[in-house]
Amino acid sequence: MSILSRRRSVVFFTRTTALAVWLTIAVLSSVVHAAGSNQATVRHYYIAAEDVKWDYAPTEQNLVMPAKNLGVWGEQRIYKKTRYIEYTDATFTQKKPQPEHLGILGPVIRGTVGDTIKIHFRNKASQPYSIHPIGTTYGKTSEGAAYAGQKPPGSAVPPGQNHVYTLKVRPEDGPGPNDPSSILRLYRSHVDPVGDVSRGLVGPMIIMRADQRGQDALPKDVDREFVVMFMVFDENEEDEEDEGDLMHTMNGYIFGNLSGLTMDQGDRVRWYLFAMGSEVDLHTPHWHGNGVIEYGHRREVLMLLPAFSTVADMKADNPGTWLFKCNVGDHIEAGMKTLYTVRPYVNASDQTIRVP
Ligand SMILES: [Cu+2]
Repeated sequence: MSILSRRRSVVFFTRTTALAVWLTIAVLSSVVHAAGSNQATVRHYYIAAEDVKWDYAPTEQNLVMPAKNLGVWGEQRIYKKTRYIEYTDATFTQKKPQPEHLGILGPVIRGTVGDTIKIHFRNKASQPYSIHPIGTTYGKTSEGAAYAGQKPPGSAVPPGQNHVYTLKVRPEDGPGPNDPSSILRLYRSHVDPVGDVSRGLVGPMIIMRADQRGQDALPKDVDREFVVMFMVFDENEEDEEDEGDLMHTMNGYIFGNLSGLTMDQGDRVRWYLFAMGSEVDLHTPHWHGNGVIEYGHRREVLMLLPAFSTVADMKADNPGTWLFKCNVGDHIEAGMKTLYTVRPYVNASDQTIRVP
């Protein structure tokens, strides 16, 4: 046997052995995966679309710069909107409370890789609406969108009707290799793709790695999370161009009226941020007091474009009440800002004690 052929047989042996080892691992991992998939959960959400009256500044005050008041944006604060509202079950009788800071957003839909998410949708509003997921895997009857002559069930749910959307969270839908343990996806109504979101029909979806799910459904490396949408709602009637009707909001609130952004010193806080809207919706979120890391980069200011989302992690080390705003000049003027609070340790020498 020549050296060359011996080498070949060694290579062949190595390849055969490698193949056998690989097959063994593949079989074992499929068993493990099957066991894991048995644990994978079907998560049910009961979400209605409802017409509401929305107040962009319910305190009637500018809480960031009180002396400046609400300016032209306070001339009319309340408008008709339509929102996604979560209920406890299929009877759609009892609303599920949602964190204060979410504001106009629909409920947070959570999925872990391997899960199936079933959204039971009831249209309690006055026009046809849908739920279109941005991210996750879905079939035609769960796309919530009609185009090119295709009008699958669920693409426009008439008032008073129901539809169930089934979403699969495959590994390809979860965080990628350079993502944090969880990522932000969205859902929105897609009957009138522009108008429906302007009415308020948009919500967050948080997708987490399977091995990262910790207590309270949060990722293991996160103590607290917030979702904030930056969007200019144009409340002008047709042919009207009134600056005071351009509501420069964070989660539907202006001039500090977005509240509930409260955390404890030492918390590992995950911020999920996104923008919606049009070409005015170029936003540059910025926090005073505490910095963030976005995909491994230290950032003072982040960048958002319409329908674009990002995730930033903050170690809330610096206690106090701080400004959180969009750094685009005219957006600051128009009220796209609010406050967040880091509650200090009760006893600085014992960092485990938190303010109740
Ligand atoms: Cu902005």
